[in-house]
Amino acid sequence: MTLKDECTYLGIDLSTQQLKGVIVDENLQILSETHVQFDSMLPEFRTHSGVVRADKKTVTAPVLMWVKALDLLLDKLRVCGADFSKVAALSGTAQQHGTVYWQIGAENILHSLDPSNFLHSQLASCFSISHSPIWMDSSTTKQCQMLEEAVGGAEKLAEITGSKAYERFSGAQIAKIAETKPNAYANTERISLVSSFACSLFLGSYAPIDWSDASGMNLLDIQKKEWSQACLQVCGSNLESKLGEPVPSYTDLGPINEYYVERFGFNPHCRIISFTGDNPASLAGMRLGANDIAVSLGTSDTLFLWLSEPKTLPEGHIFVNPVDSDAYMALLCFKNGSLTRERIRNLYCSGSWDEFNRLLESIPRGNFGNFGLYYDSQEIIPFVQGDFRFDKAGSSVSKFTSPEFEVRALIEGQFLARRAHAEDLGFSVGPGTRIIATGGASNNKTILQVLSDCFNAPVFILEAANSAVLGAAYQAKHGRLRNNSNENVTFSSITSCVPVPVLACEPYKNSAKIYDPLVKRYRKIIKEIQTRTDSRS
Ligand code: XUL
Repeated sequence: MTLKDECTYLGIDLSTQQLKGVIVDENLQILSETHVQFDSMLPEFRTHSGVVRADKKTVTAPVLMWVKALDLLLDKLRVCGADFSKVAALSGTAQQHGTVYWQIGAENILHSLDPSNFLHSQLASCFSISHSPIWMDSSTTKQCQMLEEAVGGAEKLAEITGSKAYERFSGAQIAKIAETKPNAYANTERISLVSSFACSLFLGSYAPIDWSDASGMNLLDIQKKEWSQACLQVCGSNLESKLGEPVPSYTDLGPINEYYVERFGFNPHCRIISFTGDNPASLAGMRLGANDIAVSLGTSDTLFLWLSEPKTLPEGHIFVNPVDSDAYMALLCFKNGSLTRERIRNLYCSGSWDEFNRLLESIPRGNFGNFGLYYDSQEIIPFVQGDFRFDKAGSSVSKFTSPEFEVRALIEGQFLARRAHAEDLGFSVGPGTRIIATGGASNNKTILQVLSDCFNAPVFILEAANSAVLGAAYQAKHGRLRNNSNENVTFSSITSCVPVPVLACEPYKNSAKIYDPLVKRYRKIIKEIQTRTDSRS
C-alpha cells in the first residue's frame, strides 16, 4: 500500500488534564478529533486534574496513565470513524518540562511490542520512576540555585539556556531525582521529556528530544543547539547519554512502529515527525509570524513572540523556534490574568461581564488619568503583589471614586504591562503587525478593543481553539514534506491553506497619543513599586 493524494495527518497532544488527537486532511481541515480525560476516564490512577500532589510543592503524574490513555485514544478515534491507513505522518505535543525515566532494557520492549496486547500492560515495568515530575512541581529550589551557581549566576544561565533557573524546568527536576533516588537514576537508560516520551511510543524506540522543548530544560545551549556541558554536569552523572542528541523540531524520525500497523491499521509508510512542547506547538498552530504577537488571555495571560535573535531575559523564556530552527520564540507568562479580571468583575459588577463591559466603555481611553495595577497573586513579570492605584496627579489612592475607573484601570494596566514587557524583547508595532488573541477572554470584544488601543495595533482572533494539537498536525505535514521533497518547503508555505485569523478590532486613531505616554508611566510606577518592595524586604 502506498500513500496517494488522499492522505491525512494526525496530531496528538498529551496535556496536563487530557490526551487529545486530531486528524486533518491535506488542506489541514479537521476530519476527526477526540480526547481522553485522565480523571474521569482513567479513575484508577486517582489523579485530580491529571496530577498527583504529594505536598504543596511536589506534583507528578503517573506515566502509565499516559500510556493507557494512548491505548484508549486510538480506540476512540477509530470509533469516531478515523481511517488510520490514510495517515501519512503524525506528530505531537505535550505539556512542557515534565520528565520520563525509562528503565534499563525498556527500549528492547519498545522494539518488540505485541499487537495483540495493550501498550500499558507491555510497558508496565519500563519506567524507573513511576510518577513523572511535571511542570506544576516547584520542589527544586535547591537544585535551581546549584544550577545557577555552576554557570556563574542567573543571568549567565539565561544567556546560555534561554531562561534563568526555574523549579519546573527539567534540569533541576532531573538533578533532584539523581540526588534523592540514586538507584532509580542509575537504573535509567533514557530520560525523555513528556513530548519525546509520547513520540517514542509511536516510534517503537527512543525518540530524540527536539530543540524547542529542550529549551525548557535549562540544559540546552540555545545558540549552539547542543547540550551545555556545564549544566549537564551539575544535574546528574552520564546525563548526556541518558538524554540522547537533540534534533530540530520538524525532524522525520522514521516510520511508525509495526504495532500500530497491525493493531490499528496504520499505513506502514506513516512517518513520525518529532514531537515538541505545547507552547512551541501553539505558536505553530496559530501560524505566528515575525510581525505578530500572540496574546493568550486565560487563567494567566501568556505572550508569544517570534524572535530572529535570542535575547537574555530577566524573567520569561526564550525557546528555539519550532517551525524555523534559525529563529527563536519568546514566552512571557503573567500570572494575574482572568482570575484578577473576575475578581474586579465580582467586586464592582455583581459578577456580570455585560455590566463590566458597560463600565469599561463608559469611560474614555486613558481613564481620566486614573491608573491601576492589580496583582492578586505574586506576579512573575514583574515580581510584585497587591493592588496599586494612582490618581491623575500621580498620588497613590486606596480606591477610585467610582467602579468604572476600577474596571478601566484594571484592563488598561494589564495591557500596558503586556506591551511594555513585549517591547523589552524588541517588539514594536509596525506595518502589518497583528495581535492574535486566544483564550477565554478573547471572546470579549470590549476587552479586545482596549488591547488593540493599548498596543495601537489590530487584534485578530482564531476560529479554531486547541492551537497546540493543531500545531502538531500541521507540523506532521511540514516535517513529512520538508524532509521528502526537493522543493523549498517552509512551514508557512505548507500552512497557507489554513483560514487566516479574523479581524476583531482596530485601534482608534488617537491611541498612540494616549497610550505611548502611559507605557512610560507604567514603567515608572512599576520601578517605584519594586524599589518600595525591595527596601521593605
Ligand atoms: C510553560 C509551562 C506550561 C506548560 C503547560 O513554561 O510550564 O505552559 O507547558 O502545559
